[in-house]
Amino acid sequence: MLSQSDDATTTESSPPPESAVTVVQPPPPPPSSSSDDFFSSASVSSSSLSDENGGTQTRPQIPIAWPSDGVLTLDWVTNLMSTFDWSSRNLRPTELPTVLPVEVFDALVLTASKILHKETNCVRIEPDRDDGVSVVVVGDVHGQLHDVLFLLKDAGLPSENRFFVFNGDYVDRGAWGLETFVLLLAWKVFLPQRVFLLRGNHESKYCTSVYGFEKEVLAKYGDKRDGKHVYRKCLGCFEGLPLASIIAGRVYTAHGGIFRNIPATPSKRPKGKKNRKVILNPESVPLSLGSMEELSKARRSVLDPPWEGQNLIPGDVLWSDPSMKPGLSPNKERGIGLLWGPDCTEDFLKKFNLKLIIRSHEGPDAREKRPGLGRMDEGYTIDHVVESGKLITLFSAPDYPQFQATEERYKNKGAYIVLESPNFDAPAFHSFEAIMPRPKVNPYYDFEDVIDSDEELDLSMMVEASSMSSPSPVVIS
Ligand SMILES: [Mn+2]
Repeated sequence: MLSQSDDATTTESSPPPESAVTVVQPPPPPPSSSSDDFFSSASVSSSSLSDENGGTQTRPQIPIAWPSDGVLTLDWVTNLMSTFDWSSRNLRPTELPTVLPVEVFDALVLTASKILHKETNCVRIEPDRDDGVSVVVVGDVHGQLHDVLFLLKDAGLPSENRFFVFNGDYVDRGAWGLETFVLLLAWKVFLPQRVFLLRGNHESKYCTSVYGFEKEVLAKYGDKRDGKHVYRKCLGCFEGLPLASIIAGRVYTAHGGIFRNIPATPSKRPKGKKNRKVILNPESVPLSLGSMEELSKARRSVLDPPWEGQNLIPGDVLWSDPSMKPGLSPNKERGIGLLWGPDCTEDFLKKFNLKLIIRSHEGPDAREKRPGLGRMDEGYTIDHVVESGKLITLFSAPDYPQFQATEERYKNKGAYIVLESPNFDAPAFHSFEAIMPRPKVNPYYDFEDVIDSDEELDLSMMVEASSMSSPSPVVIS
């Protein structure tokens, strides 16, 4: 297993730096040092991934087996990717258990969950500042497996010198949320110090019960024991996902964005009423920015981040949106989280000595209804440019959403960001088109009835999410 300390320093010849435009250079010829073996075998394996003409053709060996020593290898992970590519094109969704048996899923999720639950709420990523070290940041992917496979090939696979930070929203809307999430977990297990998976608002019980992921899992593993078990294990894993990252001390990333200060609870309590909860009316307290200490202390292992009470930071980090209007205010459109203006971006960057905020959470559908903010045609927007730096929205699901009621589609590109050593604070944007045609598959939610993003979050539904049996017309990007 690779360790954090030995990267880059032993590299004899680093790969050429990638240009800041969307041109991607072929991998360098196979060099000979140990860390470069990693690169060359990665490039060989990735060549067997889907091509433009419809993906991997040869039948892989199935079912996938958990390694006898329990240690994942690069071959195992790249094989998982090409096998999912193949099965998504050649098998029915109900046949997924013949590819990924429940026992293998269990072993992977258990291993990943253990790693994830140990991570701090805001993971500090400190890449070596040597030449050739980069951090790839990825926005929402929403179950669009083939686009994720393309992104990994286009950006280059995770490696000693190539970190990845995923900003959440792995599942829902798209038809391959389970395969997408599982393969990202495999990368996490293989390279725990190089691949970071943050939580999105869709990694929750509420969202997955409305936007397709729960039904997807039950369709693939059956609505009896196995399907329910797989879905429950995924929810448990979602609870472990960290909320945010800070890259090289300069870049803050999170799915939604920034978060509020939680005023201290009054320490005096009436005698004899120890268990009485002190309820603060959020309306009565002016909103202000929270501190990193508060972020680190938030209780993130909740199935659904609460929108009231004391534990509001997870909901803020996962659900908030920027605005062009100054100030910090409740996000009334969403019913949870905050709206924050350019002044708050400046305060946040300055307070924590940062240069960039990279958040995700808003696709082309959401942006259609946000006058003053950019459209998502290229997969990213620069929302605030302030004295201390910038706020960027990054969205990595091209041609989103996968299922739409009308012929007229957004035809948006997806994008990822590359941050290069030594400072990691100058974002290079890489936009890419969707992999087409997608395999034909039925959606797992009632997309025709679903209203577009930014509708008010139905809080009563969030409470009842567990008992829901049919999708309901509420949509949050
Ligand atoms: Mn989102």
